[in-house]
Parts: sequence; C-alpha cells; structure tokens
Amino acid sequence: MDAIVGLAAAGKTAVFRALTSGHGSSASGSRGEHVGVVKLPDERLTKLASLAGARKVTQHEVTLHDLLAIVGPGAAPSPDAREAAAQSDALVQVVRAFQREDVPHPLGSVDPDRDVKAFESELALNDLSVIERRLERIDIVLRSARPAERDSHEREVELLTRCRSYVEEGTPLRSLLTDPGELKALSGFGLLSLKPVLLLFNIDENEVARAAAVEAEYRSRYQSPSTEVAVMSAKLEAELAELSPEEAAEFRSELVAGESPVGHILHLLQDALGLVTFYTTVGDECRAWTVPAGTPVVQAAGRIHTDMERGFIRAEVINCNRLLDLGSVAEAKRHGELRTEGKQYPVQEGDVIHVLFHV
Ligand SMILES: Nc1nc2c(ncn2[C@@H]2O[C@H](COP(=O)(O)OP(=O)(O)OP(=O)(O)O)[C@@H](O)[C@H]2O)c(=O)[nH]1
Ligand SMILES: [Mg+2]
Repeated sequence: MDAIVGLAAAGKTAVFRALTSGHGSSASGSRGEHVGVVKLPDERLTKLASLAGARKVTQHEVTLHDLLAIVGPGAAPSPDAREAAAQSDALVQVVRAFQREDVPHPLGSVDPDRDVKAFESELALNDLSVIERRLERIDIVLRSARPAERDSHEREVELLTRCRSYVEEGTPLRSLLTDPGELKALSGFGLLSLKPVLLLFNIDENEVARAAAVEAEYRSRYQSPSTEVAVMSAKLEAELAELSPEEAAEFRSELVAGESPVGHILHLLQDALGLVTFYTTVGDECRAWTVPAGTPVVQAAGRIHTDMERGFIRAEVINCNRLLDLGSVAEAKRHGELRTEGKQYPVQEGDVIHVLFHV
C-alpha cells in the first residue's frame, strides 16, 4: 500500500482520481479517504503476451490510499491518516504548484519549494517523537535487562541515536539508511522520513505542454536516494481519465499534452521503492511481477509459487527487449541468448524468467 499525502488542498484526491480512474477499482472510507487498486500500465507486458500468444495478461497491481492531510497547517492533522501513512510502503507526496484564486492555499500563497520543506520538517518532527519514545522505553528495559539481552538493546540505542542526529540535521532517513539489517530493525516503528517518496508536483493546466521540461527542472533539484520526482496536472488528468480513449486523445492533442503520465508516474513510484519488474509466461498467462532489486531468482520464483522455490533447479532468463527484438523464444535459443542462471542470480529489470523446478 502506498499513501498519497501532502498539505491540505494540494490536490491529493485529484491525484488519486487521475491515477485510479479507468485503471482500477476504488472504494471510499467513512472519513473521505479512498483506497484504490491500479493496474500498472506496461507496454512491454502487452507485447510479450502477444509474442507468447498468451490469452491472459496479468499486470502488476499498486494499491493507493488517498489520505486526509496528515500535517497542518490549514487542516486539522488527522491521526488516522498519520497512522495509515506510517503503515504504508511509500509516500506519494503531492505538492501544490497550480495557481487558483478560488482554492486558497493554507499558507496563503503557492510556493512548492516552501511546501516541500514544510512537509519534510513535519515528517522529521514525527520521527523525532517516535525515536524519543522508543529510546525512553529501551532505557527502562535496559535497567533490568540480563547481560545476554543487553547487546541487542544497546545496538538499537546506537542505531536510534544515529537516526536522531540525521533527523535533527534535517536529512530524511530514506536518503541515508541503506543497510538491510538496519532497515529491518527500524521497519516496525513507522518512521515517515524513512519511507521512499515520489514527489509529485501538481502543475497548472496551462503548463502541461511543457510538462517534461518542468519535470526535469524539479528533478534536478529534488531527486535523491529513495526520492523520485514527477509532475502532473491532477485535475485535468482526473477529468481526461473519465473520457473514452478517443475523446481523451483528441483533448490531449488540442492541449499539446503528450501521453497520459499515469504509467510513467507509477513506474517512478516502483523506482523509488527500489523494485524491479520481471515477467513470466506460464500456460496461457503472461504476468508482470515486482521484487526488490537484487532479489535472488530463487526467492523471486517463490513469489510465483512456493513449489518453485523449494524445487528450484535453474532459471532460463532473457531481457524482455532482447526477446521482443528476436521475436520468439525459439529464435532466442538459436542465437544462444537464453541464459541459464542459478539460484543466487539477482533478478534484473525487465527479465523474462522461466523457472525449471521439480517437486
Ligand atoms: N486548477 C487546478 N485545480 C486543481 C488541481 N488539482 C486540484 N485542484 C482543485 O483544488 C481543490 C483541492 O483539490 P483536492 O484534490 O480535493 O485536494 P486534497 O489535497 O485532496 O485536499 P484535502 O483532502 O482537503 O486536503 C479542488 O477544488 C480541486 O478541483 C489542478 O491540477 N489544477
Ligand atoms: Mg482529499
């Protein structure tokens, strides 16, 4: 689950509608929050399916949660929304860049750079209080801990103290912590600045024709580890998503709006999460999967079926673009391009994987 967050009236709900309309299903909660499941648009998957003659195509699904403002100003921060953000895998942080007199900005003016900073410092404040509370608890536990237990508590104190100094210096934890052991140790605390972020600048309708240039500019300023950057004119995209593809295409060409940014944005979200996509064809089903970059193929196989992990023999692997160029698996074999990989092979972005196993 990825949470859509941001200041009040940044356009969170408009982003949610733009990303989910026509691409998935959604349901509303009692407090105005929404949950939606989006199928990740994937041109490579469509092509692979037709190459394989697959009748069933299963896209990767992303679950999005449209939240109320989790921080002020301008809105009473919602503790429920904050809790939902703490439990999410990543944050889609909507930043208002559109001008509109009739929709007042809670801080009185439209200033995306200020809002990014304001939001980051709210995340930092949240994390400081989480860290302080945890340190106080360990302190109490340590007083009566047996020598055998002290070690792990002391290591946790060291890690949390280090996190506290990062946060106090104003550095979000996501851009500093990469050690898998440390990330695991911190995973239960709901530290918000540790979550991967997609910064999504919600731009004016009249900027869509130069969206790519605007995006490049924001990216040069804000892209950092576990932080991706994109732009979208959310209200416009939400409206276009309600139209038939033909009508939408007509409006897009009038607005010189380029293609729908939805696929691009969802893929950037996967990038922020450090996920790679791989593909399988089993029977008549062609399917896209995601796993964290670096996942050994034997574990990736376990995502498909536990038998495949237990009885893993080897995997036949080819990059999807290479396979699409060659036109068929048979042709790839003839060119010796179907590689054989063992258990520990780290899955690469775009791999087409055939797992050989016995049970
Ligand atoms: N012109 C313009 N208006 C927008 C855009 N995105 C959102 N709005 C408008 O701004 C207002 C607030 O948008 P919402 O999507 O409700 O914002 P929100 O962040 O969900 O607001 P809260 O949930 O109340 O915090 C609505 O009137 C939207 O129609 C945009 O890209 N352009
Ligand atoms: Mg909303």
